[in-house]
Amino acid sequence: MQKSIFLTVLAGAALLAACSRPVPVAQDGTDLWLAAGRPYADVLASVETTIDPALPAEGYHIYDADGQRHVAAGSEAGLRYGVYALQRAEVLGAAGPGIDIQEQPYYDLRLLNHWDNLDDTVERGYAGESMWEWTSPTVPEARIRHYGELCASVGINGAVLNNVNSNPLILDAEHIARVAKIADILREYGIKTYISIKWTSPIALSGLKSGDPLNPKVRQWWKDKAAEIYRAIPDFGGFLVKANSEGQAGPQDYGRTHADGANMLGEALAPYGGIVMWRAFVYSPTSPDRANQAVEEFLPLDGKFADNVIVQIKNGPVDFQPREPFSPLFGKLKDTKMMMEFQVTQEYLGFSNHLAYLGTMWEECLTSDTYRDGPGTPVSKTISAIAGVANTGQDPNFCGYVFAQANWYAYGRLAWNPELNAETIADEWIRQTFLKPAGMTDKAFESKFIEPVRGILMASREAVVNYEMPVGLHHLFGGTHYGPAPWDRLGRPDWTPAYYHQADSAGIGFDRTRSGSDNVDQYNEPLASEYNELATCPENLLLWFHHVPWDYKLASGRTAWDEICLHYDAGIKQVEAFRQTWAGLKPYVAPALWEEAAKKLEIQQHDGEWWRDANVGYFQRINGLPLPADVRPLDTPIDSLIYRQVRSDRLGMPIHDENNRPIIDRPRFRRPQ
Ligand code: GCV
Repeated sequence: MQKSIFLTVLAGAALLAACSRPVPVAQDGTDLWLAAGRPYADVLASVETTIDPALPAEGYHIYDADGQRHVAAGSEAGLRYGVYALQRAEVLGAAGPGIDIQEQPYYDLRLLNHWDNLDDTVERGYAGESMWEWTSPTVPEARIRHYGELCASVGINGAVLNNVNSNPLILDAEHIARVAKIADILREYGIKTYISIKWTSPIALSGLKSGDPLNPKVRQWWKDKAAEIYRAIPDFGGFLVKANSEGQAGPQDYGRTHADGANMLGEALAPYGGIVMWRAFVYSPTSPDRANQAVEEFLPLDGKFADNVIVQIKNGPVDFQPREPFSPLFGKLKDTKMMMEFQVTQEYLGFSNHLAYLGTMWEECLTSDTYRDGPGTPVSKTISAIAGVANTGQDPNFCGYVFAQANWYAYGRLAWNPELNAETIADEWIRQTFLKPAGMTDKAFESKFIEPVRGILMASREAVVNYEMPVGLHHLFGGTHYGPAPWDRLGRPDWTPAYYHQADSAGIGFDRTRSGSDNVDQYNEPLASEYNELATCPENLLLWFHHVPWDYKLASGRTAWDEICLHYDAGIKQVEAFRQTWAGLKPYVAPALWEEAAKKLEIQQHDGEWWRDANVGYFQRINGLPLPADVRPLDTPIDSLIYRQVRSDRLGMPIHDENNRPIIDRPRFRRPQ
């Protein structure tokens, strides 16, 4: 009798435990951050909407009055933003009675740049082929609508559909008609359509002999082309242009300036209200420091660009590295409209394999003081528009995997309001993306899931900096920009890691001080002197600005060599910790989502070890120094890594073995004599 009572109590307790165990809600990551919360249509149906011309065009006001919830806005687009903002506020628990949220975007132009090619490949795309499906007879309407919703929900209002390394065929009749079809869909979500053009289009498409921007025939060609585009797309946004950069032709080939080229296109688009986004990612092989080249080219042109031309500048002076100082152009151009170019796709931060939340990186850039108009002139205030190189593709989840989506979201939120902080954005994204398991209290979800995931996101970019290129090292990449190649010194110097790290038996780092390339003087005071002096240069940019002896002592009292080794090791430890944390979160996440992220984190750890072994091992060969005592020994000897790279598939995605280790093979370069 007693035994049966005992068994009943035991069974009851087991049942209770099972019932109170959280049950993950099935989700596959394809809803992205619209997963939690009511559908847009429900939110819209639950509010009174008004267009109020007194409000800013894209602004909105959410408020309660007369027992009713209202969304008022300056336009249809503003209403859409308001409804999405209300949906977000509901998920964040900020939509209680008395709600009063009034917002308007900081920048008028908030674009995504798609580096999609007309053959459906995507340059630096890590989420499948082009989401526009250029080669298919039909446009993928359902996907484009989903994209439109996602963009609108964070306020993105423009899309450049094709790669800046443009194919002239984007301007033929067939492609203009196709772009028009896409534009018809995107318009419904408040998104304007733009395209990237190739400078030599008049030559390629119409057999003109020249691309000279001052040649009347060339000018007329572009005017006619603009007229043709606007007949098909009356609200077409304009052109994005990569000219005289990385082998692309441009006005300089005809002895003209960037301003001559941009203004010629500006004149063609002006009658229709179109704009030209002219990229400042230009560098000539003759200038001794690539980081100097954009200022050298563009500063003399300040004030010479037409009103509808905006210069689009990458966040850093080199190329989307895991850490760069802000581009000095932001502090130098005073009479030229400037636009930020961030890279959402993780070209240099582990593709869609590594967890690297970029909100922190962009916040660091946007809040950097340029001192252009005196103290308190952050980068965010020097620009009037913003673009992000998209990380989207045909993958059902658009971005490769769930954590890569956080960067699209963060980009959109910062484009709307560059004064938001990265942690707030990370927090919003987690709450909107991951569904709270059944049977879990809000409080438990908060402490057991949201906080640890936020912790991972916030530490993630610095972890990548640590295991890829700490203490200001940069561009140590090989091949597809996925793995390390510090040994690489063949070919054009400023495309090789050896040019950037300058390691020799005496020391390491690029001397950009007044006794070196004088890049520091492209910054305004007091930054110029701060960067110039070893004592005041921020240590996380030390080797960006200085060449230091291996035994140079940092603030910690350790030598540069020891600090480099410690950072590499710390990066691996950080990823190990992310893996451990994620392992503990398994009970709260839909199995497929959890598994995918767990696998990516394992890849990330193994890749990080490869980065550390390759870089530390290589530098050790140069300086002959031992590893500091508190750093773990390297796993793989440098002899098995040097001159090798990861095997990649047809689309450039790295291949890993069944244990999620990168397959490193085939010597790529002959060993220099
Ligand atoms: C679109 C880097 C990338 C290129 C890219 C270029 C650019 O060099 O590796 O893929 O080309 O930047 O931004 O134009």
